[in-house]
Amino acid sequence: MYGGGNTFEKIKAKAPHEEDPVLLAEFEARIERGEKIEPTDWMPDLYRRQLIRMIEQHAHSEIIGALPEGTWITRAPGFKRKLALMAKVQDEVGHAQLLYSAAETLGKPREAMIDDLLSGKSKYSNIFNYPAYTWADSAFISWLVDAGAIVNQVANSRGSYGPYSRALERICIEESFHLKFGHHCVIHLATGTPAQRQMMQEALNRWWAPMQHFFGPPDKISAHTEILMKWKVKMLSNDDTRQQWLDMYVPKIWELGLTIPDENLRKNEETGKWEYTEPDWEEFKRVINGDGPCNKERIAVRKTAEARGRWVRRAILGNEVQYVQPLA
Ligand code: FAQ
Repeated sequence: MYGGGNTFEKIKAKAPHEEDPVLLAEFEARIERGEKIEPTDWMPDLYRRQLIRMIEQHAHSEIIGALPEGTWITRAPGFKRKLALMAKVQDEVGHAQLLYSAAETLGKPREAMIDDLLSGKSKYSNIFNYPAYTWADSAFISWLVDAGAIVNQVANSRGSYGPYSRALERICIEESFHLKFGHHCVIHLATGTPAQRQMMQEALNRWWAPMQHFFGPPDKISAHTEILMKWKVKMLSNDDTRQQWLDMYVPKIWELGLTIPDENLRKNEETGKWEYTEPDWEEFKRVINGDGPCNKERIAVRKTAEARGRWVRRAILGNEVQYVQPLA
């Protein structure tokens, strides 16, 4: 691990401060030229803190994101779908490992990240706090949530921080398979019996608003977009990512004859932008701050997994195991 605990203690202890203007100008010039910033390069404290926040939240989202679909592995219709879903869920957990490693290069130890997830200090994607009641919910996640993740991650794989952008390239390749699997499952349901079609429509109704939240709050109230875009960590704003997803997937949903539960949704041909009903941003705030339908259940599952895996970490690392989380 690069950096290690001491580096993180220093970052935590330091208040944000004025950076050396010469170093800052050189750093920004490198970013402007499209160069990658690597872990041993000089970087402003705020760049480091923002990257840790974002990559860590992303890693947590992958690991928690495995849970709603994970509950469908044993119930997926047919052996082949069980195998495919199991492989997909394993991939998501693998993505978390890649992302935790990328965040560790900035100096925050993995144990501290897991601790912050389990204590509720660190956020993860809103969408995984909703229940997957039916097989159609699982299909929605594999197709449309993965599609949203791909739009975000393909853009950010061209970003400025080397370890993150390289991890994203690899992740996007795997996510493309997930998307194909999800699309296949959705087509099957949408063109199946009336009951299957109804099940798919109900899943779309349930997931539409959380999916609009997934891309983050509107640009005009987004706290971090400006600085992240200036330093090329975020390559698309929240609104632009949402628009790109709507552009790519609304026509495909309509092609299947499904009804999108927003009667105001339409593309304004003059502006080229989609117009839609704003989802309830108060609900979004509640969910990302711990008060969604499944937040408690998701964290409880992770706490149990951490406690049950402790003996493995102890067997491998001996007395170096720093992180001990009691069972809830
Ligand atoms: N959920 O100022 P902004 C996946 C928070 S991976 C929860 O706009 P920013 C794979 C934000 O953290 C999905 N919180 O923030 C998969 C901030 O709070 P803070 C995850 C959210 O960073 C598929 C506050 O609101 N992807 O799905 C969300 O500029 C299927 C203000 O927001 C990533 O993490 C949200 N949706 O933009 C797995 C990609 N949106 O920290 C299994 C990397 C915002 O100040 C199955 N991350 N917040 O307390 C990003 O691109 C960005 O962080 C955004 C948010 C776009 C998510």
